[in-house]
Parts: sequence; structure tokens; C-alpha cells
Amino acid sequence: MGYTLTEKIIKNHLVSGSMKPGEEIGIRIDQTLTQDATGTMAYLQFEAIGIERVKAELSVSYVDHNMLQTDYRNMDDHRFLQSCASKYGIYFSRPGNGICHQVHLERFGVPGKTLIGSDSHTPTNGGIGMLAIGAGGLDVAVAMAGAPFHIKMPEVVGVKLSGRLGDFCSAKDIILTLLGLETVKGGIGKIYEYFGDGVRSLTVPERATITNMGAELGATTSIFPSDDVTREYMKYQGREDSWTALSADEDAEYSRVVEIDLNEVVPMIAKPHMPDNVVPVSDVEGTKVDQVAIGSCTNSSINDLAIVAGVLKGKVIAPNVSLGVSPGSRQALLTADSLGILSDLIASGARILESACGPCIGMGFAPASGSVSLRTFNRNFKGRCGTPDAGVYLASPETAAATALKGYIADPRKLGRSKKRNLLDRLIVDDDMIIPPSEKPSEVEIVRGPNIKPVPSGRPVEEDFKATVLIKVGDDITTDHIMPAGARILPLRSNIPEISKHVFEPLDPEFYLKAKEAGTGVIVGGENYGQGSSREHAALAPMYLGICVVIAKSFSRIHKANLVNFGIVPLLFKEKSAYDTIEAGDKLLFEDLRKNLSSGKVITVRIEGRKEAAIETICDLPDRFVEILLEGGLLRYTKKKIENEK
Ligand code: MIC
Ligand code: SF4
Repeated sequence: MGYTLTEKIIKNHLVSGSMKPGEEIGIRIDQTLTQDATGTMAYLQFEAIGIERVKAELSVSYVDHNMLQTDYRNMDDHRFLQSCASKYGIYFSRPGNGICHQVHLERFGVPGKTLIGSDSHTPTNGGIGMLAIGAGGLDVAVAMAGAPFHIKMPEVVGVKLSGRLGDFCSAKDIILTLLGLETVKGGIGKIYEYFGDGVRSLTVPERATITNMGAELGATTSIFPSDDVTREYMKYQGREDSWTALSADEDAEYSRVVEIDLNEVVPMIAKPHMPDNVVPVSDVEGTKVDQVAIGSCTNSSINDLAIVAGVLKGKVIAPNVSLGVSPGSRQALLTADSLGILSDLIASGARILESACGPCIGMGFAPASGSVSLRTFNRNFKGRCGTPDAGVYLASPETAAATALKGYIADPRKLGRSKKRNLLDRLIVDDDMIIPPSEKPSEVEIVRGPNIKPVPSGRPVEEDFKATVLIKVGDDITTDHIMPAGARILPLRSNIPEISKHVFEPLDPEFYLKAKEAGTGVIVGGENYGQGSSREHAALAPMYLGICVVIAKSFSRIHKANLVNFGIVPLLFKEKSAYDTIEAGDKLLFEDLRKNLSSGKVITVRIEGRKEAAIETICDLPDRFVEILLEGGLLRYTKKKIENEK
């Protein structure tokens, strides 16, 4: 039996374990990326590991999230990151150069290589045939220190594309269709590998839109073959030398195959407040819209901007709509300028925002209260845009442009003939905003601002203890619920004591006070607990507040790893119905926890005062994860390993 493309790349990078789905594997990491909102912690942790220069083939530090400079804090972080990059051997992509995933695709990604990034949309680079995986900052720090990255070998699901997209239908509609089929939990423990005749008809930015939003399926990653279309893209980037042809063997077997006929794909839209709440645009046509935002790492390429400009050229947006456009990279922005696309957009009434994440993470351009915003982005979790009661819809640039013009959700197919253009041969390539690391690292001083505080360290798991359930939450709780972002809270990313005051704020504004009072605590969650972003702050800050255990029906992959990395024990309900037995405020009694973790047994948790209520939980972690927990987190574990190797 032949190999899937995923298996081929994993096989080439396998350091430990065997490629049986569900078994733990260690893979060598060729490239790493960080962004500023997760990067400061990652580099503080890299420093704590005590290695002098990064050991990965290529590491890049991007600044794209914390771009509002309302005071010194974000800028201090940028300065810290720049000095770390220079000293430790990392390329530094300056603020304004663009969103990490876009710039990485353009300037650094290489088919067949492995990449981990401290951002959940790292799989974007699967669009050129990389095995690109999102992880917590500490995992990235450890990979920069040269250690392998460990995951459970995912199942490889094939997505067979046939046919061609119709007029005004786009890659976004393909991934929204898949999200409707598979849901935000469907991809847990899986990699989606695309193949079939339809692949050829998709440009690299279109493929990257699909792999990017594969993160919303909960997938480990998504990947496209590297073919002549990839080669052309890399040629226009002046990097044809890095191209290789890659695809699955003819007789490769997927665990399951999802078939999508591109001719049948219609404009789709995700309604508030989940990316899998998908319906055809025609179902919600006519809904009044107050704001339209084009951009994010999902849909901000030159071709996306050209689609919007093509629709709006010579016209003016509806009076009730405010339109914001954030080009994904400086390359896209420069090219849009040179081709007159920018002036068409400006003339139509668009507000040109920075090449950065911006509105996607609530860093400016928040919608009015109770209003509707339609975005080409990837997440529409409640409140993420910065306005708690706004309703965010996710759709393609085509639908967004039609909507901006009409003032209500509009089906772009009614616009006439598509003005889709492939402008990749016109790209302006310019790396002036990428700074290589210093050749004299010993002369570089790390610059720290007053808001950059040391990373608190995890505590080894205790044997016997009592802890109160501080909060009980439902299914699909996102990291945006656990550790919100946005203009007010993001500047605290380098300061755990301060950011911890906002843990669970959207769900229970009293959570911080309760946790402070209790000193130690447990969180009870439903299915897919911790979905969404890779932010380790959603584990680190609760750990700082004394959270020692999370019991849930199921976990998202990255968040579960982050919990372990900071010494918080993720336990699963053995019977999901046991979830109903526990209430917030219950006092849970843990006995022999360390012992039972090590032996992988059923762990019985008793509820104080309710003799009959004994909950059975299980710990499904590989041995290495258990060792990390017993040690008190990945940082202690890694330092000890390095010490032992000396
Ligand atoms: C996001 O889209 O939620 C983010 C902001 O990019 C996060 C990273 C972070 O929280 O800094 C992600 O996707 O991992
Ligand atoms: Fe930035 Fe949004 Fe992409 Fe996250 S999803 S990296 S916030 S653009």
C-alpha cells in the first residue's frame, strides 16, 4: 500500500514512535514561526531553557497582532522580540510586513518541510505542501531548542476535489461547505489531505484559504499536494529553487474520503457565533449589515483584494456600511497599489487598515453595539470582534464585496460575470522589512519593558488534594472565552499576573476573585473544551490562579497540550453522563492522583458531602505527557532533560 502525502512527510521526519493513528510520534521540526501575541512568552521560555541560538533550520518572529500602540506596552513587546530575534538567530518580520501565515507562505514556506508555529492558523502553509502545525508557545520554544515535536499520529482524511468553481464561488465557500459537513469538532485527531482533479484549478492563495480554515475543523493540519501551480507561485516569489513536486501515491489509503464537486459549491456563510454554523448565502440574503471587513490570514491575498476592487470599482459602498480592508501582507499592499486596486478600493469608500490581524482579533474596527458585521475571516466567536453583542458572519471576498455594495447580505452570483483575476505574476517581492539575525549575537542586548514579567512556572501534580469546581461550562468553549483577547487585554500577554485577572471574563466576570479566594480549583468542561486559538495563556493564566485539573468530555488538541505543558491535568469523563453529576461549587477529592496518572488507570474523583457521587475519569495521555505533568510542566521537564544530557 502506498503512502499519503502526510505520511511521506512524517516518515521523513520521524524521530520516535510509529505511524499508527493514535500513537504518539516525535517529528523533527525544520521551521518555526511565532507571532508577537504568543511570541513574548515563547522567547521568555526559550531563554529559560538556556540555549544560545535556535537549532531549527529556520525560525521567524512576526509582529502582526498587537499593533495598536495606545501606550508603551505593545511597542515594548515589539522591541523585546526584535532583540531576541537578533540575538538568538531568528528572522524578524517587522510590524507592517504582514500577517505571519501570509508572509511565511510568500517568503519562507517550503514544500515537504515541517513547520510549527505558535498560532493555530499555522496550517495555512499546508497550501504549498508543508506539514504545518499550530502549537503553544512553549512547544515552539522547545522546537527552537532543537527538540522534536510530539503529537498523536493523526488519521489522514482525504478530501477529493473534482470539477471547477463557478462564477463568484470561491475557496472560502469550499472550506465553509466542509465545515458545515464536519463541524468544529470533526477534525480532532485528523489531518485533511486534498487531492483529485479539482486541486489543479485552485491557486496557492485559494489552497491556503482552505488549509488556514482547516483549523476551525479542529484538525491537526490540512495539506495540498505541491504541483505545477505551487511551482509557479514559488517562481513568482523568486523561490522556485525551493520547490519540489509532492503528492500522495496512487494507491494511498485514507481513513475516509470526503468528496466535493466544485461545480456544486455555492456561496456559503457562517452565521453567528460559530464557524460551522454554515448555510448557503441565499438563506440569509437581505439581512441588513452594518460593517464589512476584508482581510485576516484567511482571505487577504492580492487576488482577494482584486475581487473586491473588481466588484466595487466605479461604485460607492452602501451608506449604512462601513468597509475595512486589511491586506494580508506588505507584498499584497504594494502590489495592490501598483495595480490601481488600492485606489479603486479607496474611491469606493473602503477604509484601508494596516497589514495585520486587526479587526479579526478585536484590535480596532469593532462593530457598533448589537450590529451585524460580515467578515472574510475565520472565526466569529461571540465577542471576539470587540463588541459583545455584535453578530459576525463569515463569508468569501465575493460575498463581502456584494454585501458592502448593497448594504445587506447579498448573493454575489447576482452581480453578473465574475471579475476574478490571477495577479500572482504581478507580485512585488521585497524583503526590506525582514531583518536577518545578528552575526554578532554576543553584542546584542535583550531589551525588556516594565510590562514584560517572568513566566510563572508550573507545579508538579500533587498526590492527594481537595479542590473546588470554580466554573462549569458547556460544549465548544473557545480559548476566547477562557482567555479573551482584544485591544484591552492583548497588551497584557507578557504579564501573566495582570492578564490572569481576565480569565473567563466573558462567562463569569467574578471568576478571578473566586479563584483568588479558593487558591486552587478545578474547571469542568463539555465537548471540545479549549477549541480555537493556540494561546497558551488560556492554560498559563488559569495555572497561575491555582487551577490544577480540568475535567471535560473532550479537549481540543492544542489546548490539551498547553494544559499539560503548564502542569494542569486534563481528565476525561469516563461516561459523558457523569458531567451532569458535578456542579460549580462542588468540592472534589482527589486521591493517589500521581500514582494513577502514571499507571493510566481509571481515576475516581469523589465529591465532598455526597458519598454516592464518585465520578470516574480517565487520563488518556501518552507516557511522555504524564512525565511532563509529574515534573510540573514542559519547561521543567526540558531543562532537566538538557541538564541530564550534559
Ligand atoms: C487567533 O486567531 O485567535 C490568534 C489570536 O491568532 C491566536 C493566537 C493568539 O491568541 O495569540 C491563534 O489562533 O492561535
Ligand atoms: Fe491573526 Fe486572525 Fe489570523 Fe489569528 S486568525 S493569525 S488573529 S488574522
